[in-house]
Amino acid sequence: MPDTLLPPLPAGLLDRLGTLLGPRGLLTAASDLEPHLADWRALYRGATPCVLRPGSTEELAEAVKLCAAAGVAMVPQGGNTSMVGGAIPDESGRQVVVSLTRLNRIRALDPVDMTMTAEAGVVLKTAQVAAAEAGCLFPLSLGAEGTATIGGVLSTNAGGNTTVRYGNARELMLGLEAVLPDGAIWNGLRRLRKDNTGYALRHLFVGAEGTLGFITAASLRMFPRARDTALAFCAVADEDAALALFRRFRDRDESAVRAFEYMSGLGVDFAVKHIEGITLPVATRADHYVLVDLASPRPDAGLRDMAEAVLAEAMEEGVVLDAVLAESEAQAQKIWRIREEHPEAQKREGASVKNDVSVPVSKVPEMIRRCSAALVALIPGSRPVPFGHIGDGNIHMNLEQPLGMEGPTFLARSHDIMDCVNEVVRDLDGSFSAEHGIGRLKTDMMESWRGGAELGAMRAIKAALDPKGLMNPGKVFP
Ligand code: FAD
Ligand code: 2HG
Ligand code: ZN
Repeated sequence: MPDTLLPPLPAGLLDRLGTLLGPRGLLTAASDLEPHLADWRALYRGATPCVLRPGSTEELAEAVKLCAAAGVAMVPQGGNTSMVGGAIPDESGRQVVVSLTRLNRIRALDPVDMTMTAEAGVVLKTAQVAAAEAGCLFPLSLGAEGTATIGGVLSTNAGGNTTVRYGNARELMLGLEAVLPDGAIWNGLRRLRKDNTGYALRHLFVGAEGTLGFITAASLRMFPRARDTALAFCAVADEDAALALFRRFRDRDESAVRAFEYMSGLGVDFAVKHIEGITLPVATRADHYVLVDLASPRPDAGLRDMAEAVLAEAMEEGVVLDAVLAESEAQAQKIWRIREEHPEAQKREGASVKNDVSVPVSKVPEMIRRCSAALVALIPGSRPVPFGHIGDGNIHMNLEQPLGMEGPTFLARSHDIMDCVNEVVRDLDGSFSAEHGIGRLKTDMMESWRGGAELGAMRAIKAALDPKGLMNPGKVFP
């Protein structure tokens, strides 16, 4: 039978899944499937015969057994905020989407152990609030935190704004529960700081982007909550000045630097232009800005005084051109919006191509300058909008279309644009994917960046855990 005439699912499977999961756990109506077919960037639009929404780990395990026995591919989906098309099915209409959003309980929270056990579908913001209500901090923070899930952030090893102080998702994870591709449940929900017992299986699932199985719950690290904070928005002289200011704050008190974010003048212009309520908080319109967020569990840390002193010195030396310190929590949040709304503002400005790259921190200024020049040479009139986590060496080296160019014409150059940035990044010993992962978008880059022994070992692990290749096919691997 030609491929196109094959039924989407083997006979009887849908009925068996329906009996197992009930009407809340099996969606088949077109309107219910719709939100699961494309993500925030809408780079791809897939098709699926159904979305499974199991209500427990055990239900998921049984559903996976049914799909595995029938040879049906499964696509794990959390908040569907992937920036690389990681959580959506392909166009064949034969991959089943498995949404983890009903696994949304916080199972335990222990302020003595400083751990939280959260199910995969718990929204990141909900986890943060739960920690705060227990007098603690769960520090992972990113623009999509109102939608992204614990399973998603672990599966992508998300970074975000506080990696510079607390590490990425991997570093916040102590243990995992997972459903393996054959439906077996692995309970590795240990909450131990020390546990050297063979291979650290839990780390395999972090950053695997759903290609090795389903994360169903995680033990997460918490921290003491902040009792003193200070937040500055600064216009700085150039990219080197941004890095120099980071070093000054870090050298003064590394543990206080909760976030240190770079923004270009154009990116801030877009935020002011497109997002309601955003205004430039300093008098000087500059080409480069940074946001410095300081926090300490000590109420007497004196962070505001420290920030004032560092900024005064930096101003005297011409590193900082202008700066403002937030006077209230409300003002701090308003300033944070300038940075957090960058993706949305860029979207509203027109078509753009994203480059989520990293280099050693010391090379960030050179990377931004070289990439910007190369991109403008590649597409005259195009507008580089670098921004992001300079303290981690992770800059979103994004490119906005030239004014007046048709969006599709510009997007047709996406791969040239990514290659152009990647060439510089490779030369600076960086990575073509810092925090968003590979998904579907970057599979073709894996061979040249991670080929040979590294990709060979990854394939061997994949084949060992998922011999039938049913977990999120078409993602990560070329
Ligand atoms: P999804 O998009 O649903 O899935 C992501 C991947 O994980 C897919 O491959 C999927 O198959 C897999 N997956 C999901 N859940 C599971 C599970 N339970 N078990 C196994 N596999 C699973 N990312 C950053 O790192 N830093 C940022 O600062 C940042 N900011 C963002 C801002 C905006 C406005 C947006 C839209 C996205 C941003 N992202 C950022 C990207 C995105 O939010 C992260 O990748 C996030 O971790 C995805 O979580 P999710 O629940 O939406 O996962
Ligand atoms: C961020 O840091 C996200 O805001 C999104 O990682 C980056 O839009 C982007 O390119
Ligand atoms: Zn980012």
